[in-house]
Amino acid sequence: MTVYKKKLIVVSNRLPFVIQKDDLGNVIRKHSAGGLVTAVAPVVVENDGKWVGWPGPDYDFGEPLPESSVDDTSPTAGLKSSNVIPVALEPHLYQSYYNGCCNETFWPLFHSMPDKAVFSADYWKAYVEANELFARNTIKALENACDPDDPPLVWIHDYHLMLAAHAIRQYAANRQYKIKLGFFLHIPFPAWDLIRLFPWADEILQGMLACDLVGMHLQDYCINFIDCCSRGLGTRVDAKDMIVEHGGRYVRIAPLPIGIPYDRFRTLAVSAKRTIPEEKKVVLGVDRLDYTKGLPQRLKAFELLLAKHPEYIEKLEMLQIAVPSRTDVKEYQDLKEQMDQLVGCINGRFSTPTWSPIRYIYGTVSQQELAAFYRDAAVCFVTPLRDGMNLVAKEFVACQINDPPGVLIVSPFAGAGQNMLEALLCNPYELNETMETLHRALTMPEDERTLRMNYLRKREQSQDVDFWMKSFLRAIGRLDGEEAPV
Ligand code: ADQ
Repeated sequence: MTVYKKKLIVVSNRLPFVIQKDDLGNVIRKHSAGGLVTAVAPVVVENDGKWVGWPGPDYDFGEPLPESSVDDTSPTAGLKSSNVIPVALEPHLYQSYYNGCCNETFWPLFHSMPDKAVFSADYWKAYVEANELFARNTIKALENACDPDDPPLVWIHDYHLMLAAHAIRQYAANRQYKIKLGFFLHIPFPAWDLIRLFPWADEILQGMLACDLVGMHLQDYCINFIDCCSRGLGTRVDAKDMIVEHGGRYVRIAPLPIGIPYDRFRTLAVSAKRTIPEEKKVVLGVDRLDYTKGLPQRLKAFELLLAKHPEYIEKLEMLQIAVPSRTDVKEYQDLKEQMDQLVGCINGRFSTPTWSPIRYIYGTVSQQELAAFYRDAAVCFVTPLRDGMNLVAKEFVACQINDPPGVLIVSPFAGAGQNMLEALLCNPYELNETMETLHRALTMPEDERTLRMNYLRKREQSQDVDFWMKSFLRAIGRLDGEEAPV
């Protein structure tokens, strides 16, 4: 584990756990299993750092936060409640800030789907207000943590909080606190032509530039951001060294692609019980049910495969696991309906008395089950129309312990498609190409599968989530024993 001795304050939309009530009415922590929590929480625990975030709708402000239990094995075990700063957001504010500005505006816009984006002054007002609240709570966390010789690092996450750094820097300057501010964007940063559609784009750019380091998954996203700063704000930029000058400070922009807890997934794959029978060939899809993930296109490509290659009838199955997501937003409700219809149509068209082509699970599965599906699938079919990185592609690779292994297909419009070079690439906008790539994956010789998978596994193992965390700390000059490169 990274041994990080400086003060660390993580700020994210959600806390690393959700506060809920159990059947007896006791307040409990329900843990989130995401890569961010797995990587960052143990470091926060170890260095007695703090986490600022929204605790979920069930938490009554004023009541004490629960401590972790003795038998807690989650990454947040040992995170003291005194080190957790819950941010109170009234339901109507949360609705306009989170469902509104974050999910109806920034999510589609940043995924290059401006037709789906809603531009609303009310949403924006709520976003500003919510960011202000996160900033104020972060300042609370900073009190007593500001040693002028060893300034704490405030690490802000994602598109929910693009303004927070600006407010935190102002507060800190007023109180003469010295701090380091880092930001990581988990989704793509789009081109200037898209960003300029957002009426308050300048404020977003300035908000992010209040940081010392802005990290993104890909060089392409960094280049877009730097271009936006230059064209939108007229700031001086050094595109080669990826530095933006702003307010008399130099802000470093860095591609820092996220990794996964590789060893955790590999270990799960070793112990997980088989759920796909050995004789079955399965094409696997695992996603949040989101219109950026290209799910209808994926089903249609599978349908085309069955139509063009009847040899797969009764021999192949597609298992699509889709986690319900943002169910309050209309676009997501429409997608759910579209998926239900498509699955019904394709199954109706091709099913035989003993076989159905698509098994569709609309729900969450445990990581143990997920690891078994990843391990035993013949192909993992990752076809987003746009995706910051895509962790599913990496988790699949970590679980490929069978000999011979399966095949990974990735869209080039996912960050993973740009650095998982030995995967098969296919453009999900073109149905025939997607179908042909799937056919190629299913008929790939064993030695080619092994060769490609060995390279993929090596890279994901060495560039895992801990590597990502260290790279971020190194880039901001906060990795113990190392100096900042800038
Ligand atoms: P997401 O859009 O949520 O993340 P992704 O990177 O694929 O997308 O991560 C999804 C996570 O959810 C994976 O860890 C996966 O195991 C889990 N998951 C998916 N379906 C599941 C199911 N049915 N049951 C249980 N777990 C399931 C955002 C960006 C991405 C970026 C990540 C990290 O949109 O582009 O890769 O952040 O930066």
